[in-house]
Amino acid sequence: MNANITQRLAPTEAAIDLDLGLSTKNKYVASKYLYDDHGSMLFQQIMHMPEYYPTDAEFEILAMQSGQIVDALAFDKPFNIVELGAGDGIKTRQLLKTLLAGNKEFTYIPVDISAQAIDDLKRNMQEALPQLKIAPLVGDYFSMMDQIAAMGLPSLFLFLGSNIGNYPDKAANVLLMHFNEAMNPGDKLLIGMDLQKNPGTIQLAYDDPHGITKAFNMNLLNRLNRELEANFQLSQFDFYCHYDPVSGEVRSYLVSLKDQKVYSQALDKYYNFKAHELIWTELSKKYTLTQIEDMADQNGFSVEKNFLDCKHYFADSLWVR
Ligand code: AVJ
Repeated sequence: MNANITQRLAPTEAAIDLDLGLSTKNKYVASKYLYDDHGSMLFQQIMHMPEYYPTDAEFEILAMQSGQIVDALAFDKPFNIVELGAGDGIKTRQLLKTLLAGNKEFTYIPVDISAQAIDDLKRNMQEALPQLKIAPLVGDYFSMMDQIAAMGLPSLFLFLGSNIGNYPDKAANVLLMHFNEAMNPGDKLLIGMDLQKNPGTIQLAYDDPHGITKAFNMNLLNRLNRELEANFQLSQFDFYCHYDPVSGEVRSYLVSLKDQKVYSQALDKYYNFKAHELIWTELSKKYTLTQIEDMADQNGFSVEKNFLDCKHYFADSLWVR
């Protein structure tokens, strides 16, 4: 072999994906990249901040109204509870407890792309609820949903935590339409959606005074440095986020503090940044109850009931296919 030729490995899928967002006029990084190990730890801290109301609000709904949710299900034979994007399961546990107490016959099927997340969740759930029948699936939502639909039992799908709010309207409708196609008639979806409220309350939840959300976003630069073998300097970027009560959208950004260029060794390529240029990192959309109703209708569902916390900050909306 010729010793003068340096071998470059083919770029990874992540590197190609990230490069796409950094090579366009309005730069962006998809928000799923926020959740590496350190990012997931920071997100846990976000969920514990008093300013980040969605976790507490949805916990309250599931802790106080699980009985009504179970009544509204009205499945008359054994069924599945399928959780899309497993998380730590603390909120879901409230619902599962109520189902077990009512002697309902069901299997809990958490679905996640991360085998590690599923392992942790399974262990925690079995410890907290030893009677629970749990049958986790590792893989992408749609192939797993097809598998579940083929089982022929009624299913309640859980898509909690306002994860839908990360998707721009069009993409959210595409996702919900795919959910609908993968479900059987009579199957239900309990979907968590953050509601529009006093704009100051929302702004504070995403621009917290502790700087945890800032650290969560700045950590993306570490991720870029790893995935792209790049040399982003964290000190040369800042975090900015803004809630627009007209559109209901929180948009989060990294801001280049100067004209600079960053080199990716993985792609052997420079990215140029102007001073004040943005990298869009996340959308967190807030809805009205009318918008929730419309989204259900547009995608083949009807709303059976909305379960709201006492402050009306958050809705777990029960849809039927
Ligand atoms: C996990 C996507 C629901 O958008 O509220 C929290 C993530 N970002 N603070 C959200 C997040 C900044 C969160 N979701």
